Amino acid sequence: MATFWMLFFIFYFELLLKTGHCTETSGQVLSITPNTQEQVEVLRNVSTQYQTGLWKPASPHNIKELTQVHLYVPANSSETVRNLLQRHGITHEVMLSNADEIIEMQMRNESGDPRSGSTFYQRYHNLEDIYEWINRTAHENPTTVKAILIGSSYQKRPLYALKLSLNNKPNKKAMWIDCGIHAREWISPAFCLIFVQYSLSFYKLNSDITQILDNMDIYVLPVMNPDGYKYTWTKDRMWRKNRSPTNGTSCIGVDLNRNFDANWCTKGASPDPCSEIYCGAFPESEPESQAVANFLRSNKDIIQIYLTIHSYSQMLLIPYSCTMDEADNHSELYEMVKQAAENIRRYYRNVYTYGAGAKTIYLAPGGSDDWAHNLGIKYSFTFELQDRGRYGFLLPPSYIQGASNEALIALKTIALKVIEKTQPAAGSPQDV
Ligand code: DDK
Ligand code: ZN
Repeated sequence: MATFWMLFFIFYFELLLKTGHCTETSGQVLSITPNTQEQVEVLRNVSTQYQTGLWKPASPHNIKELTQVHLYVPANSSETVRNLLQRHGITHEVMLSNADEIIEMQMRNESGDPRSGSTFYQRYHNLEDIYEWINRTAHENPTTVKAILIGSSYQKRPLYALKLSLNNKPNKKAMWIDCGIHAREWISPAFCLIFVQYSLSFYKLNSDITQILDNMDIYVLPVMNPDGYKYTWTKDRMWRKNRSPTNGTSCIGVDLNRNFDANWCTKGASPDPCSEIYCGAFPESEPESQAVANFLRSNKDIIQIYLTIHSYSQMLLIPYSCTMDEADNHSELYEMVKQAAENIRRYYRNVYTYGAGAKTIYLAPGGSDDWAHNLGIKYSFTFELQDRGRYGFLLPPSYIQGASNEALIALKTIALKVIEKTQPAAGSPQDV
């Protein structure tokens, strides 16, 4: 018995050492709120000059007084950063103390522990598995699903969109959904997979999805930025941009959500290739954004709804993000996201904020939603899924289903509203 206790204490002492505050053994995510302009400057410096990863906002320029900053600090910079914050009287909270452990866990569960009980859709999947899933889904549903090659990435990976067409009604309109513009937002591709699976399984069982699919085809691009996504699984979990190089610098990647032709590269984007919000050399300079833009241009007469899925912060956004101006149909769009947020709150007791991008988060020119809106796809939306910062980009797999359910009900609310407005004959029961 004595040996047992001795072993216990040795073990416990080691544990204490590992979790002790002197030397961090894991990267952490800190929540920091600057109170003064000076503190804002210090934070901007910390996030650019030290080995840290800025989670929120996307770029140091958007750091402002009295607004939370979420910063990933790797173990080896922990002491330096803490000292710096302390010297400037900046207080912080530890949001996630074991970030590295979570990263490791989320990558490990890939092929699935058969004893873990969670199914395919409750896990994150690497790029190869997603390609395999796309193939399998198209093959197993030959009459209702088609894989359409819309282009390829900088590293020549194919960009497949799945076309869901559940009945043969002629002249159907369509909705477009893309996921995974930003590499580290893993919940986004996970949602696209769940959405396709849900549509195929619940057509004719759930009245909302049945009504939607009876009246429109749905195009789903599960991973718009495959090169970046691959990179988050192999090299850097926090990568955001694509992986295309720029001449004259070793900095890699363009922010695909700043690369579209909507007030391109104005305030809220950066011409610096090293920035997380680098706009690229010119609008649609990137093969990924060009592929999506080309597809939408060729199909703009049938596509009524554009939806792009991001994370995190729980927001339902409408144009514009590229200017403070309101969209021509602002009140119509606003009413839709308001209802969608209300439904999320009613069914899942979770809070989503909503409104025009520029006013709700920050100016973000060159985005796909604003561009699609200007192209004539008037019902254009960006969803920012869970969470609000607790896990941020490292949302655990056990949250995938819940986060997707929320996005699904918002999507249904909007799609049904659009059908009711634009295809009244097919609409609600009272019209029949
Ligand atoms: O691209 C961003 O910074 C966020 C998603 Se992470 C969205 C900004 C608003 C929508 C811009 N089209
Ligand atoms: Zn994003």
